[in-house]
Amino acid sequence: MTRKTSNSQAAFERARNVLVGGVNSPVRAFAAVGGVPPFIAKARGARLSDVDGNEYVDYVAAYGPAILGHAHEEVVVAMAKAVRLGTSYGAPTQLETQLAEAVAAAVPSIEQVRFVSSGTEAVMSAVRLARGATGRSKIIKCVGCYHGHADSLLVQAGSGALTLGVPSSPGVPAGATADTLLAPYNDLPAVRAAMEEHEAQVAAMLVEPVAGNMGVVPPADGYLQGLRDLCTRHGAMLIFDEVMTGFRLSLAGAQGLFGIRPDITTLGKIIGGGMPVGAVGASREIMKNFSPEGPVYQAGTLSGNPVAMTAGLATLRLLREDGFYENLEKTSAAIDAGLRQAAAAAGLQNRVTFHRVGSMLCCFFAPPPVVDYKTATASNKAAFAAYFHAMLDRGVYLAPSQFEAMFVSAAHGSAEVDQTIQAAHEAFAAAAKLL
Ligand code: KE4
Repeated sequence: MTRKTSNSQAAFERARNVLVGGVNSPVRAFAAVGGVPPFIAKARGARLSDVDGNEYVDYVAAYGPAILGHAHEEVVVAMAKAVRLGTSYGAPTQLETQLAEAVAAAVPSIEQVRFVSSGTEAVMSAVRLARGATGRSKIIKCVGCYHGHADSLLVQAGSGALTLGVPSSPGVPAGATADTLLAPYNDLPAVRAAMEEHEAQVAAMLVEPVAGNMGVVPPADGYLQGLRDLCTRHGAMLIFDEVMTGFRLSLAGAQGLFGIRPDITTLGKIIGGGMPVGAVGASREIMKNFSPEGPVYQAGTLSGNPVAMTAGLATLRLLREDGFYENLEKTSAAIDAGLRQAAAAAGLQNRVTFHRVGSMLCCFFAPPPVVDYKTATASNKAAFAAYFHAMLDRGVYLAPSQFEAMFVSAAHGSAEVDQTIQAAHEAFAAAAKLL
């Protein structure tokens, strides 16, 4: 299959002259899989088109936000109207109140919200809130989980940091991570030991309730409840980083799916409908520590941006429609089943591991079980790269890294599912040569 790439190649060369690596977020540069990243010209529904006119079924979904599909008419119309009223005021608007009310109505553990402009900002602010509210300094995070690129959290991080082999980045001074403790994902005894060793110093346990940044790794049975119990026992806060899973796995995110109540939740991606929005949410009791009511400083020029709030409100309205998540579940299950059959047809059934939670799924090129960073990073990256390019050449756009998730949208229909599965039969055959 030859796909025209000359325009993306020219665009990439020009971009690299003025943008580091030609991108504004490292994972987009295709370093993990090689080749030239398609430069996207437009997107609608479940499909992207690049500057060479190639069309793709999209499973990156902007790394999560595009749960409705791209350029949903109701979101576009609402944003177009909002833009004409001004793009940013630096003053309060009722739109922020309305979106905060929608978030609080959907997520029982959230009574109040602070909007920010990215997931990184949300998690950075949530960690400061937990430290300020408890008067403690240590944070426990899991190896392979990614919580944005704030200094104190770029320690054994996932996603692009893992993809590029810099899970702990240069430029982060030892002092910035001195209070960051690490535990393997799904390892309760390790968290228990850290809390007992640093008794009364642990401000919070920060966790992705479903890990989506080392590929998709679900929580083991009892893991999240175990973290909840340990935090309660040791007076630490449980922070669920739901930047990816929030409004993705259910209206109440992973906490709704698993029935666990964190103390603090971070959100992002979907709540902005693809516009730059992040959020911290918790009880009023905890949130009152944030400025201007409390002493924990937190601020942002574009926080609560009216156009972004409008996109978020339009998106959440559509997510609340009857049957939204049930339909997404049906499509996601069909894709997962088809991919498993395609892998089995290539003789890979015991050499790859499929994980799916709702509309987040992935295929590890490693035998089961994959339960944490160690088992995820045992994946055969060359085989993944062969699979990735075989899918791309057949018009199926996956994230260019073994350590990301596939995201299904409401716009994926039977045509997209059929195209994906057909491409996968040939793509797994290509990968099988390397396994
Ligand atoms: P941002 O600062 O990129 O908006 O959000 C950081 C973040 C925080 N927490 C979780 C659970 C996240 O998944 C993320 C960001 N996710 C990655 C995708 N794996 C962003 C993609 C990228 O870095 O380009």
